[in-house]
Amino acid sequence: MNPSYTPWPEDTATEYRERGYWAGQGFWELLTERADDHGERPAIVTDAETVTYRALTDRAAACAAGLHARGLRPGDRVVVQAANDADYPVLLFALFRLGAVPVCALPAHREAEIGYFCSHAEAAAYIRPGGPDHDRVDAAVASEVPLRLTVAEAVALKGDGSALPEPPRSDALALLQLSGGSTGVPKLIPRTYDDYHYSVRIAAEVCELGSSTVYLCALPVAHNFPLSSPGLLGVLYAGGTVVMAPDPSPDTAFRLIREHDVTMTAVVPALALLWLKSAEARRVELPSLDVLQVGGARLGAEDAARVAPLLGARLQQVFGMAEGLVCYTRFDDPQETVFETQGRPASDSDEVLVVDDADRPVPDGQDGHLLTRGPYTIRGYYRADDHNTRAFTTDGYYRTGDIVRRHPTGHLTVTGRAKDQINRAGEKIAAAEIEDHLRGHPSIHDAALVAVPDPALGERSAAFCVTDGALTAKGVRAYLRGRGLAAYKIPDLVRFVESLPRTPVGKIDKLQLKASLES
Ligand code: OOB
Repeated sequence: MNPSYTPWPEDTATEYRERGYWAGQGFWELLTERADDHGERPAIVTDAETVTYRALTDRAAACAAGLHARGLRPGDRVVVQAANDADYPVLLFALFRLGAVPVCALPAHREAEIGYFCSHAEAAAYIRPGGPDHDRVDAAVASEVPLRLTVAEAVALKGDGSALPEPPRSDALALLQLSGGSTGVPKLIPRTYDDYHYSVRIAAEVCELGSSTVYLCALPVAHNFPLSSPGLLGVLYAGGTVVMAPDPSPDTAFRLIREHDVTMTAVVPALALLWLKSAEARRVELPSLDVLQVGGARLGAEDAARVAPLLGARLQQVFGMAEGLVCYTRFDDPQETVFETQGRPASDSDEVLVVDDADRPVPDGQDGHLLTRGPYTIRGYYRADDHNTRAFTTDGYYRTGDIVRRHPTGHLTVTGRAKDQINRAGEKIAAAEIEDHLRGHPSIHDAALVAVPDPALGERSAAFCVTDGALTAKGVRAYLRGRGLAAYKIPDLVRFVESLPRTPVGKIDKLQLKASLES
């Protein structure tokens, strides 16, 4: 047993292996196989360079040897923060080669998040972009993280390849993804090679990827959606090409789509709306673009219907979570299904339950809590025993916190959320995390963070604060920034109130707070 993650029950694991879901392959072997088959094909394209499968493999191997020479060992956790460029896959595959475990931080994270990841995962290294913002983060974790490098320094390392240990076994921990969370501290999601590799393979199959697929990576690549659904890893599995977008603006994205004949890309709804607006204004032609995946937050049916006419691409809705389950609409689904649902599970082996508050199944067509388990859904968060008893049922189902309605075809429509989270343009904010920070202010006695509907972002955040002093909204925001929180977590609105309304059982009445903003 590998103690670094909650294992699947023995008989379930055996079944997953026997059925071939868990193929026994790691990502390093996957990449070298592709390099042997078609080493000269382009794997990664950026504005600066084209990296072939062979070059990617060679660079990653050299980097792995270099990191090993600097003391990094299999199983070591490495907090990685990187921009969307060719260095990210080099570093990722170097860590896979070595068997070190990347913690998939996002570029927006700052001292508060990175400090927590480093300490909770007892990270052996922090690898991050250059520049003053990340220099500051680096300085903040200096005393507890032995090895700290910029991405450029890390990928330039060289070492003695023959000193490298064997690549890790497929039942080892591949990476730690981040949970959107609903609690005071973010949770880390332990994904194994076996399970992540399966999620990538099944995604590539559902999305009909092939060696002619050219995928634009517009979202931050470390996120589960552009990394594995099917994303970077799925496209490399299929032998295609990944074009890295330095930013997701319509200008950059449309230029890259045209320059590189991109066939597929993935965006969150807020970005989709921006692209649609720009396409409409400029009558842009993107003849190569075949598929636009939209996921990470709910896409309205009316907006869904605008994708094909304005971008000339087929829409695929994607409803997934870094914990595992990913649902996709299929290319042969009726139009109404593509517009009105968020897809159905990628694999027939995904088990889905829709239940009421007492965990009793509800009939199709009725709203309920989504619970799920399967060959690529975790059985527990990393080092979070106490929380795991609440986040998982006793028979191993993950409580997603999403409210869904299931259709007879198995498609799900996401109708709401039971978890206390704000989904701001696809970026998840755990209310409790921000409330804890707010309560840390000497003049803030109580605080509540709620989601407010927003036409562009889907939702934005509003903080209600009970204070004794002469605080201003600007002051509260500056205080939170000073705590080293990622910018997307800083409340969009700050309101001061005498007291927070309570429900009959004494919980903060967030519905009433939301309503107070509408009036
Ligand atoms: C993706 O992953 P996470 O871990 O950032 O967030 C998961 C949560 C879901 O539980 C759900 O609340 C929300 O994000 N969500 C959606 C959605 N896709 C995700 N809510 C409504 N409609 C959708 N289409 O966001 C993620 C991971 C893999 C693929 C795609 C998205």
